[in-house]
Amino acid sequence: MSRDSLVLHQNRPSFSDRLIKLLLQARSMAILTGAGISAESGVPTFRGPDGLWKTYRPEDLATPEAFAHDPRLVWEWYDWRRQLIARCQPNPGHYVLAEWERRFKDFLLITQNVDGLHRRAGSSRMVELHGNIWKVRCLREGAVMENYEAPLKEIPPHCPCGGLLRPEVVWFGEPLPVEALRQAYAAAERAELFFSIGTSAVVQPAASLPLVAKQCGAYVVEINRDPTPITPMVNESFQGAAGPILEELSQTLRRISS
Ligand code: BV8
Repeated sequence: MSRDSLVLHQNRPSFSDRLIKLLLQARSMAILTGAGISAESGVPTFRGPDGLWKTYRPEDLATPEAFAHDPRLVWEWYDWRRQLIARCQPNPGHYVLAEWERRFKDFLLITQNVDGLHRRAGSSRMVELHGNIWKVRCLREGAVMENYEAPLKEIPPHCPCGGLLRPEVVWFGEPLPVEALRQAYAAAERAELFFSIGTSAVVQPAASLPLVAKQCGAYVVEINRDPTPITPMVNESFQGAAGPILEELSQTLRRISS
C-alpha cells in the first residue's frame, strides 16, 4: 500500500498487514486522544449531536474572560461535569491504550481530555494538553492542588488562603502547558506510528499533531465515529466506536503474538 493511500474501514474492521507489522515492530508510537475515547464511559463530547457545547457556548464558559465575568456560572458548569465524570469508569478503549504503553520502548499518550480516565485506566506515559478537571489553581498564590469534591462544598471554591480557585484546565485563548506541548510535538516528530482517536481535530494546536507526525514520516491512523478534517490525510481511517475497534485490534495483536 502506498504511503498516501487511504484505507477506509467502515464496517467490521480489517487491519492492514502494514498496521499489524508496525504495531508489532515499531520502536516509537504516539497517540492523540479527544473526548470520543471517553464517550463510551458516559462522558459527553464537546461537538457531537449530544455535545456539551450544544447546551453551552464555549465563549460563555471556557474562557478566562467568562470566568472573570462570572466565576459562579463557570464553576457551576465544571461542578456539573465533575459530578458526572465522578460516576464514569474507564472503558475498554482506555485500557487498551494503557496496555500499549508497555509494548513500545518510545511511547507517549497525548490527551486533550481533562477527565482523568486515562490515568485511572493505568496510563502513566502521558501528557494532558488541556489540563485536568480534578486540579484547581489559586488565583492569589498560583498554587495548583488536587480537589476531588463532587459536588463542591462551595461555589465558587476558595483556597485556604482565601484566594479564588479556578479549574486547572486550558481555556480558549490560553496557552497550553509548555512542557506538555513540547513533549507532544517531540513525540509526534519521532513517531513511526501515530494514532488520532476520538477527536474532531479542530482545536489547535493539538489538531496539528497528526499532521506533524505525517510530515515527519509516521504512519497515521485515525479511529473516530465521524469523518474529520484530517481523515483525507491519514494512512488508515476507522470510522466507528473507539472501544470495540481498539479491543479488536488488541485481540488481533495478542493472537498473532501468542
Ligand atoms: C491557544 C477546556 C494561543 C477544558 C478546551 C489556530 C492556531 C492556534 C489557535 C487557534 C487557531 N484557530 C483558533 C485558535 C484558538 C483556539 C481554537 O483552536 N479554536 C478552535 C475551536 C478553532 N485554540 C485555543 O484557544 C488554544 N489556545 O491557541 O492559545 C496562545 C498562545 C500563546 C499565548 C496565548 C494564547 C486552547 C485550546 C484548548 C481549549 N480548551 N477545553 C475543558 O473544559 O474541557 S477545548 C475542548 O475541545 C476540550 O478540551 C476538548 O478536548 C477539545 C477538543 O475537542 P475533542 O476532544 O476533539 O472533542 P469533540 O467533541 O470536538 O470531538 C469528539 C469526536 O469524537 C467527534 O469527532 C466524534 O465523532 C467522536 N466520537 C464520539 N463518540 C465516539 C467518537 N469517536 C470514537 N468512539 C466514540 N465512541
